[in-house]
Amino acid sequence: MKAHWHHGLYLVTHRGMLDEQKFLGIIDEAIAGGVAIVQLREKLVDPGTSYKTGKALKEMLKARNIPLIVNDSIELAKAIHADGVHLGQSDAPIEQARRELGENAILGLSLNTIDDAQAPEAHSADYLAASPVFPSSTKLDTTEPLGLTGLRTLRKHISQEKPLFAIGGIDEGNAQAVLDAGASGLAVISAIFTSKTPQATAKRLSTIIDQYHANNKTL
Ligand code: TZP
Ligand code: MG
Repeated sequence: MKAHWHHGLYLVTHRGMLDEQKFLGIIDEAIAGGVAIVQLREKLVDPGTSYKTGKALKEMLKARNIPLIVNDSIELAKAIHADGVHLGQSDAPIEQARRELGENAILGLSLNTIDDAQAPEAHSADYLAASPVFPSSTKLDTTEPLGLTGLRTLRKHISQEKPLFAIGGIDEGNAQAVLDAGASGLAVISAIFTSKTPQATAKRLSTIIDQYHANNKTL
């Protein structure tokens, strides 16, 4: 059975030099391995290509019953009928996304500091992302990594029911520790996109998450 996205493996995309077919192929494999939710994050791609790829991705995910979240752009999320949007601290406010995308949209917010967790925005978001937990080789312009200690503190400032994903440098080696520190799910780019076997990697990561929740009876 597939894990609910709240406490599952969250794949953030990084297209890089990949053509669309290869790009979608990796995502498809990762879903077969257990990815529960996907975020289209295409920082360097032109809007026309993002739209085209976004439409194709949405179609693929719809057939597999996996929600699609768009990074940053409420407009693109609307245009490709995505399921929600992920916003950072300096992006549009959550309230605006709610107004434009509706009650059922899945709205995510990145938290970079403990203060971010206490802001009203954090209450209105459907899920939160502790960002970054470790240094990331994919996103270089991050704020200071929270580390496991920061993640643990952050969790204490967030209601227990609120899904909290950890992002930044998450891999099979640190996944268990990150869950123990309070993340309910794990968000990854390079663990999947640099894997030679995305399906097997996704399977191992999602099994670590499932086991964690089964053992801690958090589901
Ligand atoms: N936000 C904070 S770190 C990060 C994003 C998008 C990149 C995560 O990539 P990786 O390769 O899993 O560290
Ligand atoms: Mg952003």
